[in-house]
Amino acid sequence: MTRLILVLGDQLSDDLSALREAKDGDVVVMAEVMDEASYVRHHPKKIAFLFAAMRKFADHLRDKGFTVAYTRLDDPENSQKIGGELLRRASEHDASEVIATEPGEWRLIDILTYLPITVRQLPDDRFYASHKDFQDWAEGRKELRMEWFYREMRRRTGLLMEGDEPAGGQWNYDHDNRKPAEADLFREGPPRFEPDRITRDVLDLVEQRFPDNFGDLRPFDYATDRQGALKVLRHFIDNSLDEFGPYQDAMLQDDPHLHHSILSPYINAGLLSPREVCDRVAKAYAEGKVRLNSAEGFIRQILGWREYMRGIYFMQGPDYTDRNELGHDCDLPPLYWGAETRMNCLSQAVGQTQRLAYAHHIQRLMVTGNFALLAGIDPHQVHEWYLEVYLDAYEWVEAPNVIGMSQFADGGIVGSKPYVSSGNYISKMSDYCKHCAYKVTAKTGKDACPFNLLYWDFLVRHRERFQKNPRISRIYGTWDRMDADKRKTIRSEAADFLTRMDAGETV
Ligand code: FAD
Ligand code: DLZ
Ligand code: SF4
Repeated sequence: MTRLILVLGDQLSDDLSALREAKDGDVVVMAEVMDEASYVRHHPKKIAFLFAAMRKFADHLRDKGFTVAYTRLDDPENSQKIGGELLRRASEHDASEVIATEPGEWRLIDILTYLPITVRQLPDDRFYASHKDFQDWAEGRKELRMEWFYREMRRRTGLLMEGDEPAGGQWNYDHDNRKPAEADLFREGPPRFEPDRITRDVLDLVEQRFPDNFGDLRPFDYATDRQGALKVLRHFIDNSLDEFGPYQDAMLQDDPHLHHSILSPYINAGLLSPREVCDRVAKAYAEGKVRLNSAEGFIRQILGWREYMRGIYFMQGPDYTDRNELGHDCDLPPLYWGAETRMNCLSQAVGQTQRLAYAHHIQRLMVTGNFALLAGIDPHQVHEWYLEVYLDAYEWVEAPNVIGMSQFADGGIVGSKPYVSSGNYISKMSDYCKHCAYKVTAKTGKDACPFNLLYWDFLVRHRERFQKNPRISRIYGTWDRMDADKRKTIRSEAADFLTRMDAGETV
């Protein structure tokens, strides 16, 4: 009896558990469907990237001898649903069973679970840690801190280990990794890829079918197959990895990439495996090509943060994206959709996101995320924005980063304190403030940097919760020692700013 093997858009890996199960006579099902392309209004580059990568992966599977039933978005028979396509292909091929690799989102897991055909969902073992591994680690712990999980993963994989000890004697070299960057015309960005015929067809399709989604479709120069993704990886290791560590928190307005790898779209879609990426970075360190603080800092992002975020998402369950522990309920302001703003840091981070569907971690955390948290924006709206605008965004990784790390909406499961800062942090780590209409040194008055006003306003609004937190309780001493008039001015100027923003004024 024929069986169907489902391969989703972010499962483009030869080593996928469902593909490993395939035998002669089975049919691989892949489908471009409106349900997936519109559950949020994805950035057009994200849709184009995935559709082009899916078409090329289907060709690659055919070259390897698989039979592939591929549905294009504009096929007249397309039911525009993953479930619908499985049922259609099942009746076409007289199949009675589907083999799938567990999707990275509760929504799709549910769809597969309740389909009127047997669907076997195999574990997604492209990750280092299984659900059980994470549960075993979390069992009995009062706090689920990433750092402890990461150390366990280092021990388990032997990555950057010397016997039982971490390479160099320390687990973490972040104290060497907080340098601001200078403009450097010789710093190479990631490789760019001229769209080939398949990609050009997809670009035309996306242009026609998603004309109103936020973001620039063209120019499009991302890789869309494994060969291209491997080239990006090699280029990163040869050119950027060594300086990744020191400058990983820096932001420059004329350099969106700095020393970052831009590998997340490829890893998340399955074109690269996290194991091969970490192995190659560890090898570059072992061969003396890159410094330890860079290799360790990079491996921590993948072996630590990436795995940990997935563990949290699946452990917390489907309601995680509705959490709102701080009770924030303001609407996301139009500046997140490219409306004019006088705040240069936001204008730069959002503008870059609109052009590239990319922003690096500190821009996401300390500019767009920080502002949304300080301004009291509804975390669900913030979550949907991040899921829409980035090329690498899938709920399993986006939600814990946004709901947990960035918005503290889970009440402190991911972060032990909220990631908030005044303008001072942005000024220290970037050149944005030099080009801003506001003055980062002004704490009050019409030129005062809004982050300075909102920072105190946020802390005071949530005093009851945070003054008990040993990691930030000291800050309340500074507030209490401030002149009473100044405190009053900060609060009323913050309220005025939020009212003007809510009324749609350019702020
Ligand atoms: P690099 O800086 O070169 O880092 C190397 C790799 O480490 C990345 O490719 C990625 O695979 C991994 N990584 C780094 N940080 C994290 C992290 N916090 N969680 C998971 N993996 C990490 N990452 C996503 O892949 N998808 C998302 O939707 C996403 N949303 C985010 C939302 C917010 C609010 C924040 C603060 C972070 C988010 N991240 C997300 C994490 C991180 O910002 C991106 O992985 C990173 O910017 C991707 O760019 P890069 O490949 O150049 O990363
Ligand atoms: C993100 C996405 C998009 C835009 N389109 C498709 C699609 O048409 N077909 C498909 O199989 N997958 C797509 N995806 C990826 C899925 O949404 C992804 O598998 C789930 O969100 C789980 O991570
Ligand atoms: Fe952003 Fe304030 Fe700096 Fe302007 S002054 S760029 S608003 S941090």
